[in-house]
Amino acid sequence: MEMNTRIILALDVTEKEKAIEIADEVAGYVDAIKVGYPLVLATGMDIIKILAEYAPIVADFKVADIPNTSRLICEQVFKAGADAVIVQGFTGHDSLEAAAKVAEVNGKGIYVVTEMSHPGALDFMQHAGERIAKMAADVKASGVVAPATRPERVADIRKTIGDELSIISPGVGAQGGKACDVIKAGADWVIVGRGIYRSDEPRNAARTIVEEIRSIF
Ligand code: NUP
Repeated sequence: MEMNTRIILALDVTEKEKAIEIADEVAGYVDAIKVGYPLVLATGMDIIKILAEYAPIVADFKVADIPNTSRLICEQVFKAGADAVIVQGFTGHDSLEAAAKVAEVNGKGIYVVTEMSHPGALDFMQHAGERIAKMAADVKASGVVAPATRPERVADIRKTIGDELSIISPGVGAQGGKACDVIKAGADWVIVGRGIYRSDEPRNAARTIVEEIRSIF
């Protein structure tokens, strides 16, 4: 993924036309489009190839299965035209290795969720965040997903993984996180959904975040 705007759009709309309209509007203002279950379940996997015309696609399927099933899922996701897939890390090293291997063979990437951005992540996930991050580094993932709602945790995770891996960070806007804070803490990209796609002017919303981020460099 080329680093230009440092924004990944989370396109969690459920209408095909709306998805294409927003992708077209924000193209150039985002470095990638994250497609997840809401859009794919509503419109089908073909949406990935359609949206890939506008930006690289990160498929947020939070893959969390036994190694063989994770492998099969990742193969299908790459075949559908995604450039990277998000996988859970809590399944352990064998599942993660299986996903990483499929990515390598296909010349694609995986991003491993360390600790999620919502409050409930404190119940279980946070305790394992650093260990998952280390495991992501061990399997040579492209990067990790870490919470913009907790920039201090992004800083911890950055310390754990060093500079080899990227950090992509959801939770900016609707969940209360601030783009500048989490980029300063060590994230490479922010993932923004509602803050952009629910705006009356998605392009302006994206542009404002781009400018905010550029002002700190
Ligand atoms: O920890 C995570 N938090 C999170 O919000 C991991 C994620 N993948 N996400 C996703 O990022 C979430 O499913 C949604 O697609 C996006 C954030 O959207 P929004 O809160 O900006 O609307």
